[in-house]
Amino acid sequence: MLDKPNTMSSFWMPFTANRDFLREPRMIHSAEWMYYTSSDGRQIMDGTAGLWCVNAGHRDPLIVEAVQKQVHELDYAPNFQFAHPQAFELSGKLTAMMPEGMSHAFFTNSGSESVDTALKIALHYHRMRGDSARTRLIGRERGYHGTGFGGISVGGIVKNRMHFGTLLTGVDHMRHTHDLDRNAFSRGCPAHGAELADDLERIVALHDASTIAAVIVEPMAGSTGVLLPPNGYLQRLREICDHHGILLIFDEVITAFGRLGAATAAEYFGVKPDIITTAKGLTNGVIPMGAVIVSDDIYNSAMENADAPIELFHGYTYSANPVSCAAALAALESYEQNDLFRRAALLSQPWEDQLHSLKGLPNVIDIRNLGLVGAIELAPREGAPGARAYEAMKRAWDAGIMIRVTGDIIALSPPLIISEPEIIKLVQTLGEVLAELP
Ligand code: PXG
Repeated sequence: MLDKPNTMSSFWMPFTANRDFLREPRMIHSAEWMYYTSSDGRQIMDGTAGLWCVNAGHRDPLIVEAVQKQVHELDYAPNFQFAHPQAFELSGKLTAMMPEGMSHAFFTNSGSESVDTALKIALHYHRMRGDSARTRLIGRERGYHGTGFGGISVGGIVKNRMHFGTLLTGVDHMRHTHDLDRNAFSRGCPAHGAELADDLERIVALHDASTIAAVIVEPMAGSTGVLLPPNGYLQRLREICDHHGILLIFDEVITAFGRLGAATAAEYFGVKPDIITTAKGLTNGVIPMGAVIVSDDIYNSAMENADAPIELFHGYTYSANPVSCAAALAALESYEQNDLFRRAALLSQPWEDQLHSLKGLPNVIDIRNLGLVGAIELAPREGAPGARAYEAMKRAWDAGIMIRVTGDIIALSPPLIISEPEIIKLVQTLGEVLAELP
């Protein structure tokens, strides 16, 4: 079948240069721990944990066996007006990992659904409290919150928005925090830019706080090229939200479950939002699942103020699907047993040192790192933005490493099980690719 690439066009691939891919497919056959095996039998190191989700590495037996066992026992059960014990067990374990006072989880099937759910819960919260003029949702330029209409509306990536009509109304955006002039080659969070949080005050001055329901940000913007929060930025955002009665949503689809060396970015930065969205690492990527964790105030308010027996008219057929729950319970167990969040924290220093050794290679205009996340920003080719990094991705695949690119930024986020020698191998291989890249 691979000999006839035109027969493969029945699969319209997501976020992919489909026509180019069909000419030169990169096919994956199997995976184990840190490595994929390509269809042509090569070992490819996973430098991205799939799409930021395989935190415990591939085919962790704990998760594989839990899924197998569950599917034999209870394959599906509805959670509308019925339930099964795994959903309660998981919500207990999950919320125990969240900041104090955030002890309620609503289950979804993806990050995009988690974002839509969080935005809806925010609107619902104000309405239930009789503050129903608070309907505006504030996102940020260069934010990525998935691909639902809610997510692309509060998101700030022009290509994800421009083709899809008028989106949600009543949405505004703060400025992004990416500032190479002041912060290039920072190690960890950049020193400059906390004052950009004050952009929320500008929006408040324009619309009045009484019309604003919530602000949503990625504590660390992953998808748009690893944009790190300036020191003090998130704290300031929290203060401004508190001052104006605006809910703060952290989209932790990437950062939850150890990516920064803590269970959540909220814990890592010591800033508590009102709502946290998760997905990806919740099941180690094995089965689609997301969760929205809300403050006790939000949950209690819904329970106390509901205007009907059903407190929230929202949910999905597969909310807390038993097999997803089993995968998530096993993934959380694996993270704990192997102390993976602490491992990520301990590895973050050698990771930083290795990444910054690439400074000085041709076209490298910035290197960024936090936890086990890294980014290398390349100068764009004249008149062809994105082309240089795209070529790097293809060459890296040929050289035996999987990297992700967005625009001219290379993003790295290996499984948290990576060893120091593997970090060296990953970065060295990337260095060789960059050294040769026109
Ligand atoms: N929020 C954030 C912060 C994300 O990073 C989503 C929501 C949407 O999740 P779903 O499960 O609906 O895809 C994401 C997803 C990349 C990349 O290359 C990032 C994501 C997805 C695919 C690729 O950086 N993030």
